[in-house]
Amino acid sequence: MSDTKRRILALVSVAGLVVAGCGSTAATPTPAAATPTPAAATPTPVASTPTPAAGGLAVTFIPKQVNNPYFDAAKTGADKAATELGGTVTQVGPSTAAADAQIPFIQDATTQKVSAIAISADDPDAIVPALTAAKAAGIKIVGYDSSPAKGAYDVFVNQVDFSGVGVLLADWACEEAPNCTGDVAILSAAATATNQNAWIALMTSTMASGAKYANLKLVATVYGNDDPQESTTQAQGLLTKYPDLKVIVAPTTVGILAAAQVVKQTTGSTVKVTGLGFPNDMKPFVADGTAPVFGLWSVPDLGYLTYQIAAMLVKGTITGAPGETFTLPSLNGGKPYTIGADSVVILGPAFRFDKTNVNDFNF
Ligand code: RAM
Repeated sequence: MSDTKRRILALVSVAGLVVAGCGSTAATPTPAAATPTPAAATPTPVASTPTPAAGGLAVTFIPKQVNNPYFDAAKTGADKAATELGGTVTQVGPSTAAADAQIPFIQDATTQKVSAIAISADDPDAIVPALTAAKAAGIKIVGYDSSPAKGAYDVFVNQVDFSGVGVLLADWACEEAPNCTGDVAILSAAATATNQNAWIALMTSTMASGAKYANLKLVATVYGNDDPQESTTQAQGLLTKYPDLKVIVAPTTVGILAAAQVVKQTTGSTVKVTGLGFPNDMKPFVADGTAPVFGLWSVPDLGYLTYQIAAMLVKGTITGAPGETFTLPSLNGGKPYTIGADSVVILGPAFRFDKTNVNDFNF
């Protein structure tokens, strides 16, 4: 398909979305924008949707929500891969992590006939019909970060083995609670998030299984929806409702920052915070003892690996079948990755950050 035809398709489909989703006069597309004539290819805000060269690689990244810095960090890695491969990346998505909010973005990418969609699921099931339609249109589907339901993707790129994260969260809670004893609460992202729910399930089963954790009591799990304000309110609620709380575990970069800020601002609070966070967000809280230990992985590498896998699926170098292997010189120490059960590829182990190393990291 020619460049111009692709631009026109993009214009028509985005214009259609605007009409369907918005009644304001200002947003109504002018007939010129919707008319498929050469004039429509004139750059307009809509035409700024990246379009690949004819036959080129166009990957649309649909994060849980666009206003979460985590996904911008992942996109820097996707951008790097796209530059190496001569493809394009578009990142579009909802502004809240609601279960069905990603559906119109999947449908729009399908209409645009992109090569691949990379998606971090707000809800594993709500997006299945839209992903199935995209697959039927020949678009490759790569889940990353938070998995769509099995069968709805070609490959899911997991940042780290789920059970590994679950054990680490339990261990860090144990490390932060005095004598590994007392009340622990979880501040999560969205209640439907596949990744957080898997980590929480494995954290709680770890806590239930080992004598080491026998004196830790999980008193609550609350959801801040990866919204800074909602996460702040939820963290404040935990401090009020559980006066004996020892640790808040927040397996979300948004939640852990909000929880640390709330604890710090609460005079006299001895609650500790752990979970998954960006070193740059958490450095002050490691320094003042609010969050002595937490973890994460290289988020740009997650985006890079996701894009590379999308490209290999599009080219047909891999199909996503368990047992297939591939090598990317800059990841995994240059050693091959193997596609595992349920077509899952694991980026690598999580990092642990504490006062001995957090200042060595800059992301
Ligand atoms: C938030 C999101 C994301 C998760 C990280 C740790 O940014 O919920 O999905 O992987 O935290």
